Amino acid sequence: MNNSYELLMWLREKELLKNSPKYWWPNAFTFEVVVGAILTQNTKWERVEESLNALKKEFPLTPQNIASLDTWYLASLIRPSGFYNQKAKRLILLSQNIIKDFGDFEEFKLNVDREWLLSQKGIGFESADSILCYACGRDVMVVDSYTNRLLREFGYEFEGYEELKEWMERGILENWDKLRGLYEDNLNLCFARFHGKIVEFMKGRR
Ligand code: EA1
Repeated sequence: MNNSYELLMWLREKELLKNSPKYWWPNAFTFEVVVGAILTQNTKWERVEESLNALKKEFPLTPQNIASLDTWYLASLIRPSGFYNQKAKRLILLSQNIIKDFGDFEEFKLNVDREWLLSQKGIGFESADSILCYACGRDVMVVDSYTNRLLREFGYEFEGYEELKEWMERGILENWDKLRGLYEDNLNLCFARFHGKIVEFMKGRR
């Protein structure tokens, strides 16, 4: 395995996303992805789904609805995914800032950038890139500890998040002539599914 294109081709043979949504992350391009990206920090995805279901039972997931909640009430709904007081405060503040700086979620999707996301309390590289890829549809590849671990097994070591992300994106961009036909000429779709395949492969192994 010499580059991320070869890694993608190796993962494609395994049909890891047969039971997943097209863009892998459930309800891609909705505000639910933003909420999920915060809730999934330091927790298993299954617990995040519990929290998201509890929230969606109460009200539609919009920045307007989250921004107006009391911390204690939001915390009580997201308890399954852990760190609930901290995550509730951060979700309320983030929702208020989305409204203040962009007006609504549709404008946020069109106009937000990585720097704005990274300036928000509780949003690091992985959360920011998850929001850009899966909520905003940008041509960004998410990498995570699964990606890092998988590549270490193939003998690769990276200095940090940004180096790993650039290596992952570069292999795809340099081979895009061979990939575009497989991904509807849609780089966002390719990055979205590539990251999803890595997560499902690593989860499925144990
Ligand atoms: N795991 C299975 C995940 C998923 N969708 N399906 C997941 N982990 C983090 N995720 C985000 C989104």
